[in-house]
Amino acid sequence: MLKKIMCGSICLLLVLLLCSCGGKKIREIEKTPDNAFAPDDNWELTFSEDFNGDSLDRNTWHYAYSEEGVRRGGWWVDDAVLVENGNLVIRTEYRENGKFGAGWYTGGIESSPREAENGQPACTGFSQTGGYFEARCKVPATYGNWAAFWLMPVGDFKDDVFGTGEDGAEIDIFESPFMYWKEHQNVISHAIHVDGYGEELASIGSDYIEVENLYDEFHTFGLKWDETGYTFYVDGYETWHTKDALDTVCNVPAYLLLSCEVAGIVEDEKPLPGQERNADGELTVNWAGTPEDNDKTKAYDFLVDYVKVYREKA
Ligand SMILES: [Ca+2]
Ligand SMILES: [Ca+2]
Repeated sequence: MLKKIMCGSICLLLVLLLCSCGGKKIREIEKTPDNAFAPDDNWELTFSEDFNGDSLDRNTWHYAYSEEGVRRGGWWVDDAVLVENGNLVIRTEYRENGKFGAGWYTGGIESSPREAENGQPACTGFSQTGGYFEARCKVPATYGNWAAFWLMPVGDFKDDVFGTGEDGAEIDIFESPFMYWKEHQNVISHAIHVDGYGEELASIGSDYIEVENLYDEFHTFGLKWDETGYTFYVDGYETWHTKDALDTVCNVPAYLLLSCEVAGIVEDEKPLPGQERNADGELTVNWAGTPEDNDKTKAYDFLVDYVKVYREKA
């Protein structure tokens, strides 16, 4: 349940970020040697997932969030997640005869350690405190839908200590909800959130990073996390650096998440795709647009070629 609260929050967080975007700019990536980074011999590979084979490595990953069901404007189901042609595939599509009825279906995976539950096997998972995290992805061009590569602290803000990010941060290495933004579709953002998802929540987000051919080509999205802060990369070039909202870097292990979200809200345990309630309680189009603008006969795939994690040698 905590997970569901947590996940319900990301949308809210994005709204907050977008609403407070007065100072935010659309920025091109500065592709200069001085701005480049790649892990060299000073770094040791601690995790490597190439998504070879034809199924998920269930000792590392489990389907988020352990139980299929409604989520925002769609349904999360395990069979929206595939492994084929050397990629993880998270498929967003309209299913007329879906498991939970007609609607938009998608899903996600995470590497949090997990006991066997709800018919899912036990999972050793993977988590690490600090290091360099990178995924190579092709992002789906969908309205009212977004792909993300992100980290969560093991424990998911349980027993959160407020006023510091040291006890855990949500680190959004990238999110791509901007198809609805007609003038600036080819952008992603990075963000940090700390202190849980209640009134104490503190968030900081990057500018909008313009990524050439975002939806048509594979790109790498990286994070270097050390005592100096968080440094984000796209295609090996630095795009943002920050300590975090409270000037304290997370000092607990974080696990990996790869997911897609369908914009919308849940009412009476049913998804309302691409809708939200305005201040007067009226239903209106969701801030991230609506999946109803997509072609219902097509599948929209978030492809992940690999995830690699490194630790700097002592
Ligand atoms: Ca905290
Ligand atoms: Ca691969």
